[in-house]
Amino acid sequence: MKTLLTGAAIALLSVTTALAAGSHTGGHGHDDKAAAGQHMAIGKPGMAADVSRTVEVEMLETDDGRMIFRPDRVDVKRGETVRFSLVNNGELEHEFVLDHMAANAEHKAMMAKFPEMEHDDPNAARLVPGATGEIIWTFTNDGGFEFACLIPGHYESGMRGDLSVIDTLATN
Ligand SMILES: [Cu+2]
Repeated sequence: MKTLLTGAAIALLSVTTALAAGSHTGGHGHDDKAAAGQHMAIGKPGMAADVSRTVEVEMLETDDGRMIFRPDRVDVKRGETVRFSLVNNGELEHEFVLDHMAANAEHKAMMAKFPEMEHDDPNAARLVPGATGEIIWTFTNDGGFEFACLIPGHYESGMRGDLSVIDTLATN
């Protein structure tokens, strides 16, 4: 008995998509300067001599399992140089990273991939339990920014705060 193998016709579906269908209009420009740690949208490292105000920020865990900054909202004026006096009153290590939200989100994704990564950025401080630290920062642009702990899981547990820079010339 013979088995006949007949050639099967193979239909190749070529899916053509309308690639020319249009791109985003009014796309956002990238803030390439942020990586440098200077000329960031949020401002630049400040000098102690220029400090006009000290803001104390506490890091801690709560009994109901959240991780927080206290206060979780800070308002500053454009042009102001602020000393952030940080204290970790929690039982875990925490960090304070000052940036715009997109940069913090990117940084957080990076830390999720490389949890051991250490950084020595002027806009960030990492504190072991009981430790204190400070960041002196000059806010050169008005807008909505953020301070956040980007250690994996902490942001999701509530460890972020709003930092609003107000242009006093525009509001007065
Ligand atoms: Cu934390």
